[in-house]
Amino acid sequence: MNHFLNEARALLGDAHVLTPTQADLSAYVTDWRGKFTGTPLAVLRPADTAQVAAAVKLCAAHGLAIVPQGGNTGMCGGATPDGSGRQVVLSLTRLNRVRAVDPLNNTMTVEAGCVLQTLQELAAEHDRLFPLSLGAEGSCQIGGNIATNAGGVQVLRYGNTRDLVLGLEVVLADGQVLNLLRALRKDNTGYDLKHLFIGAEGTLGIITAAVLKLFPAPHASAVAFAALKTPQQALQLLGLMRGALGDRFTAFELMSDASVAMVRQHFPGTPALFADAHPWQVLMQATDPGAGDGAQAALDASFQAALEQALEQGVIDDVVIATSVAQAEELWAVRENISEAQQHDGANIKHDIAVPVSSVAAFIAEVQPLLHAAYAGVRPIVYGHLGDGNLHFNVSRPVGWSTPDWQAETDRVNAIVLDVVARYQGSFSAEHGMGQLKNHEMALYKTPLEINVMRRVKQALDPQGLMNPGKLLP
Ligand code: FAD
Ligand code: 2HG
Ligand code: ZN
Repeated sequence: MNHFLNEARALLGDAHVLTPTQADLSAYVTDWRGKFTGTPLAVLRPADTAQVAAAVKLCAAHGLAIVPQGGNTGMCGGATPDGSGRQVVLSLTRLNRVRAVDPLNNTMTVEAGCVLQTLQELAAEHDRLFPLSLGAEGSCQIGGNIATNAGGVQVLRYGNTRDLVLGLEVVLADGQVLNLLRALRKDNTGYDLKHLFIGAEGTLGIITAAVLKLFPAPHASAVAFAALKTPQQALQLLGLMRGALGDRFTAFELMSDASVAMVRQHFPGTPALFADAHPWQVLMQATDPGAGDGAQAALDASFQAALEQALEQGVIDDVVIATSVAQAEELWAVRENISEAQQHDGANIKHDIAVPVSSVAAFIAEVQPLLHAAYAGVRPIVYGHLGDGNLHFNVSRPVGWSTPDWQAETDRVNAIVLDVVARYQGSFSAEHGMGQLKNHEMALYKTPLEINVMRRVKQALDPQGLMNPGKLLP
């Protein structure tokens, strides 16, 4: 292995080849949830596409597997190496250049290591919106977002990451650079290869750059938090708000009272929004690109009229409408902090599921009693992107249980939740991907033929099996 390390150092410079004996690798070897830890042979930190390509060729020549890593915020251990000491973590962090911004074409061409939030800010500087938005946006990277086809809180209006990518640059498993960096809205010239790499979690190639779509910047915005009795009422509210606001309606997030309570427990500054307790709450947002007071007033008027109608019809019991940007941020923080709050509470058994939007209420009504019957005192923390039919049905340990005892129940809890998902023809991983956490579920919930076709794609693009092995496929 000394050969490999010496060649890697010659290629990337000593400072960018980190080994466990010489450097603190803790930031690279454990996932955000602390569920997986590995021991890599080395962490490589190439500076550009040419260095990524050369590093991949070098790994292939030595038969070493590569684990691509972006911001390391993934939920399924996809960016964590195994314990063999023979895998190489390839960090994309230094590929953080903006190659072009074309406001007229509404595109930007950026490298994989750009942090999502910096891209949102870049778009805003050009009076544009890059709509991908999620709680980890201050540290996740666009390459990781594309590799996981991340969802987030604006999918209702703008789609998943897949819908925001026009072109890609990918280093293939043999080190060749596949240039698909076209900034075109129309291009029917054969198989659309970029989509193979989007959501592939680094198992087919390494994304080094992308052409991303931009949208008109929202100049007017309205945010509200509503209290209601049931998820069914939340669905009614969704229909009502969409009917009133159309495409201006951009986010609709559901959360149970227990989810909000957990945030208030672990983030003590969180405001109490309602005088009374309400079993379910919803955060919503509408935006409009129109500038000036007129656009804001018109948006406010439609937003408030729709909420008043919801109150009159008994769809919602109470509502807080943000009156300032600061208050809107405060309302968003309640929602965005749920994941971290639950992390502080101890390990939970996560289910990132999707069912048809119209079935979400029935799904919750079916699963909750099954869990309570199986585990007295169990604490389901249910929240998520209701507008997309995507729930985070994360089950915290029953009162009085230890974390290890609860983790030992994972397969049984998964079966309770995911068998119901399957009956609704739903997804057992809506936005977080498979990584090394969910890949064995594929064998349970996908047909052998679907898995077989995936394997054929994998074999065609990575015949040596060196691209993130042990991830995604069962
Ligand atoms: P990493 O974790 O580094 O990697 C993720 C996967 O992509 C791994 O398999 C890795 O090998 C691969 N990969 C990374 N970079 C590349 C590359 N350049 N080329 C090829 N493969 C690559 N996710 C959502 O979908 N919606 C949410 O709302 C959401 N909210 C979150 C909130 C919090 C607080 C946290 C911690 C996470 C959240 N996530 C969410 C999960 C996570 O942020 C996303 O999956 C994100 O897209 C991962 O980006 P990353 O750069 O951290 O990727
Ligand atoms: C969110 O929507 C993220 O907050 C994280 O997707 C969900 O922690 C989770 O399960
Ligand atoms: Zn989510």
